[in-house]
Amino acid sequence: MNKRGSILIITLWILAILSLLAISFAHHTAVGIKLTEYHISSLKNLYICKAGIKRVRCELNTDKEYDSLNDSWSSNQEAFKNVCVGDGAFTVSYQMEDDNKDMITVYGMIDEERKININKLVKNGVRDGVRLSQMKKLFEILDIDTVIADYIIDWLDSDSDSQVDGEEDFYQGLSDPYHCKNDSIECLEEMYLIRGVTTEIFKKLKPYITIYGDGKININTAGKEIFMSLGMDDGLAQKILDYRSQDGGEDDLYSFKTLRSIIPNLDLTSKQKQTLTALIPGYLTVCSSVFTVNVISVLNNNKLAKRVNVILQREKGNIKIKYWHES
Ligand SMILES: [Ca+2]
Ligand SMILES: [Ca+2]
Repeated sequence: MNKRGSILIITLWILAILSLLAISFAHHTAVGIKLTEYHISSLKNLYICKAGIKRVRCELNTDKEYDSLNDSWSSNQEAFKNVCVGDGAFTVSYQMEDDNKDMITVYGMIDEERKININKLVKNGVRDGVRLSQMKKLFEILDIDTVIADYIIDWLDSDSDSQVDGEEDFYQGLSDPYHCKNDSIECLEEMYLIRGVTTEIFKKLKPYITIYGDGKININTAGKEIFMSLGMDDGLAQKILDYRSQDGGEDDLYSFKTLRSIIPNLDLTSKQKQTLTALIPGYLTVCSSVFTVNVISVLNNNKLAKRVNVILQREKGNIKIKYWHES
């Protein structure tokens, strides 16, 4: 091969190597651009969700002395449905069953005082008999084996003895053993660790139980199952729901504004009056302080969305974040 031929081959090799380098560089740049776009969209979504939470705080701060399903935090399409912010929009909503058992979307938040606080089943490390029987009543209504309420008590109470059958022994006997907690539940999903709690049972229970609040049920927001679990008969629970469902106009006439206003406003039998008189001091309230907020943001230009779940606690005008989860 002559000298000119060798130079040609070397030049071709150099060109080939440079082309490969250029292709590889272009590929890396394209991946880099895509990643940057993703991070920018993700950040925009986060701030749109944060705008949604600002709106939520605003609605909670302008609220009245009592809390009911007629409040602006509870159901408010104008404030919470597809609200445009910057390059996207947020929605604050949740799904629930209506009276006909159909799933509906509500644009607002859930107050935790419409549910039973399972941590209150135990007081100072010892079972609370009255609250345990209320919990068992709820289990009966939901068609769940009531022995699971005893297993929940054992998970929470400070002793290691069980009224049903062994507690620590059971957890130590598992193929992957762990200790019985003997303390409060810090996250509702922790219930999966409790004996007998299956996915099916957890899903059934979830709308009715909480780990927040002082253990009192808000008579303006709770549903029939909860009222009946407190010991009310079907008729009394229905009277409360019927009273609440009347159109009270701007003055919200048919929400209970104080505990004292409950009995005089209902047409009760003497037994129903007796039941309410016993429940009012320790088990009922007209105020809510803890709220579950589900915010979703969607950008205008693509399908990338973000969901933020937050638990907010309102205390004397201050709103604190108790839980924050992004997905
Ligand atoms: Ca026990
Ligand atoms: Ca225990």
